Amino acid sequence: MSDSSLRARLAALRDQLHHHSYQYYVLDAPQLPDAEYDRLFRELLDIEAAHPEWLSADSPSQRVGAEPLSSFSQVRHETPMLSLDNVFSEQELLDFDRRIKARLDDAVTPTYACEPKLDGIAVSLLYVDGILVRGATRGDGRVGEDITQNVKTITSIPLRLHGEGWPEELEVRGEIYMPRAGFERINAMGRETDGKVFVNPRNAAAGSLRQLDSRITAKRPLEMSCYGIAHQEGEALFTSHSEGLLRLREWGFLVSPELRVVDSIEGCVAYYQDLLARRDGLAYDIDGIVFKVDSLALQGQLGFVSRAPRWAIAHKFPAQEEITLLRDVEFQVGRTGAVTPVAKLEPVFVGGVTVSNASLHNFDEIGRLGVMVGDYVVVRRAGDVIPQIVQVVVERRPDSATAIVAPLTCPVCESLLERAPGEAVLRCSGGLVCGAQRKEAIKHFASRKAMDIDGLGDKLVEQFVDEGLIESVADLYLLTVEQIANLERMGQKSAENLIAALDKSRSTTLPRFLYSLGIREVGEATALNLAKHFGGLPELMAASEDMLIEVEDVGPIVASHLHAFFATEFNRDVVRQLCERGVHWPSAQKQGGAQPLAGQTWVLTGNLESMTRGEAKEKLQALGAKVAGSVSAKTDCVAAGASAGSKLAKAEALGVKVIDEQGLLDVFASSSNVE
Ligand code: 9MJ
Repeated sequence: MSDSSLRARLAALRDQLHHHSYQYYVLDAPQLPDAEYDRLFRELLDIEAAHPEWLSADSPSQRVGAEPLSSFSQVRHETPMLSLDNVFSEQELLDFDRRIKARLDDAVTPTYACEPKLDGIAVSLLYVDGILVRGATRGDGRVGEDITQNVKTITSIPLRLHGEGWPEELEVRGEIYMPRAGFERINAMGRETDGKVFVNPRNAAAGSLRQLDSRITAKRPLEMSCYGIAHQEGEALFTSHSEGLLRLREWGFLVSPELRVVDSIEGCVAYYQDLLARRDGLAYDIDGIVFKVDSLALQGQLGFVSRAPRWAIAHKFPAQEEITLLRDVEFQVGRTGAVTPVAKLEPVFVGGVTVSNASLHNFDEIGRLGVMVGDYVVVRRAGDVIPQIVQVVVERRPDSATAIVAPLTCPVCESLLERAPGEAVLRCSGGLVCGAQRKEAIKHFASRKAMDIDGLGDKLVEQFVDEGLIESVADLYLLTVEQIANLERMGQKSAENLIAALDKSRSTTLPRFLYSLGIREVGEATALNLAKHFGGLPELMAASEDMLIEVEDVGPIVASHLHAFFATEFNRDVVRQLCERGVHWPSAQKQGGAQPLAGQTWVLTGNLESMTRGEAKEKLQALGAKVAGSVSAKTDCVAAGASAGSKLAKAEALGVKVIDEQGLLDVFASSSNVE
C-alpha cells in the first residue's frame, strides 16, 4: 500500500475506533463483536509502529498509556473548581430552597437538575478544536496536577469530540470513579498477588490516577461521569445546566443516566428518596444527591459564597463507613468446613442498617489488616454486601488489645483444622462428622434455590440435628408428623405443613438436585451446565475428571471437587437414599426438549405476581435462554413486572423488546417443554 493510502487507512481506523468505543463505553450499545474491535485496534497499532511520525494526540492507541513521568506538573484552573455545600436532612434541603427563592425575584420558581453525587475524584478536561489537550485534578480548587496521560487511558473519556456544534475551547468537569465490580476485581487480584488492597473504590480511583506511569492507570477500571462545563469560548450554546449536559452526551461524554429535572423542591425530595432506595443496586458508590438550579441565568444571579456556588447543594446519604469497637472474634464453621473468623462489633449504624457482625474472611486478611481484639476499626457496608472491616484506627489502639489467635481444632466438633497448601482458609477435617457442617449442608439443601422446602428454616434444621432426628439430608424424607409435632415451636398443623412441603419437594429438576447437594464450587449455573451436558445423574456420577472438564465452565478444580464428592461412599449412599425415598426429576428426553429461546439473552426486572423471579429464570433457562442481570444492546427481551425501574428505562432507551408479566406467561404457555 502506498504511503498516502496507508495514511488514509490510519485515519479511517481512528474514526472507526472512536465511533465504536463511544458506542461501547458511553452508550453501552456495541455494534461490533469484541474480536473485530481488537482486530481494528491491532491494525492501527501496526501502522503507527511502522510510522511513529503519524501518531496523533487523539489516536485510540493513547489509551494504553505512555512512558512514566518523573513528576506531575501544575495546572492553574482559570475558572476555579468549586466544592459543594452539604445538607444532611430534608429540613436543611427545604431551607436551601427557601434561601434560593428569597434571593430571586418573587415571580420566578427555579427548577432543579438532580444528579447522583459520585464518590470519586473531581477532574477537569480541556478540549481545543475538539481534541483533548489536558486533564487536571481539582487540587485546592485553583491549582491542580496535570494528569493528561492518565485520563487519556479512560475509555469513557473522548480523546476527540463527537458530533458537531462544540466550541473551539471547551472545559468539562466531572468525577472519575471506579465501579464496584472493577474495585472487587482489582482487590481480588491484589489479594492473590502482593496482598495489597484498596480500602474503598474512591481510594482505588485516587491511587490509580496518582500513577506517574499511565500504563498502570490504563489497567485500572476507571470511568468518568461529567456534570459541568466550566467555560466556553464564544456565544452561549445553551441556557440551562441540563441542556449543557445533554449536549455533552452528544459530544461523546458519559453523563449520568440518572439526570432528571424537577420543577420544585418536593421533586428533589422524591428524587432523593428514590435513589436512596436504589443505592445498593447501582454499579458504583454514591454518597448523596446534588441539586442544582437548572437555569444558567438564575445561577448567574445567585453567584457564589467563598468556594461553593449558592445555586447547588449536596444532600448526603447516611455514611457507608463508620468507626466502631471490635469486641471479640468468633469462629464459624460453614458447609464445606471452612472456618471463618467473624468480628463481633459494638453495634453501629452504617449504610442504612445496624451492623454488629463483620466477616474477617481468613487469617491472611487478619494479618493484612493487622487487627486485634479491642481495636477501633473502620466498617464498610456498601452495595448490599456483607459488612467488611477495611482498616484499623491504629492511633486508637488501647494497651489492653489482644492478638487474634487461630484455633487448632474445630470449635464445634474438635476435629483438627487443616490448611491446604496455597489456601488461605482453615478447614475442619471432620467432614459430615462435624455437626456444623452437617447442619449447613441440610440448610443449603432446604433453601429456596435448592430443594425449596417451604417452612424448613435454619432454626428448625438445627433443632432436628440437635434432637438426633436427622443426620443427613436423606433422613428428612423419613420424618413423620408424629415425630416432629411435639417439638418446641412446632404443633400438629405446622408439622403437617412441613411434611407436605417435604413431599412436594420430592418432585424437582436435575439442576436443582445437583445444586442442593452442596458440592464445593457447584453453584446454580454449574449445576445447570452439568445437567444439560450429562442428561442424567448416573452418567454424571460415572464421569471421570477428564469428562467433567468437558462441561462448560467446569475447570480442573471444580472437576476434582465433583469427582471427590461422588467417589465418597457416604455421599453415594445419601444420593441413593434420596432417590429411594422418592426424590425424582423429569427424564433427560423431557428436559432436553425443544429450546425455542436458545441463543437469546433475557433480563427479568420488577415484581412478578404469579411466580418469583427465580422461578421465571428457571423456566426461561429451561427454554434455552440465558438470563442476564443487566440490559445492554445485546439483550433480546426484557420481561418487566410491576414497579420496574432503571432496567426498563434502559431497555426502552436502547430499543430492546419489552414484555409484561402476561407476555411472559404467554411465552411459557406457548412453549411445549415447560415443567
Ligand atoms: C459529583 N461529585 O457527582 C458536582 N458532583 O458541581 C456532581 N459534583 C459539582 N456535581 C459543582 N454531580 C461542583 C461540584
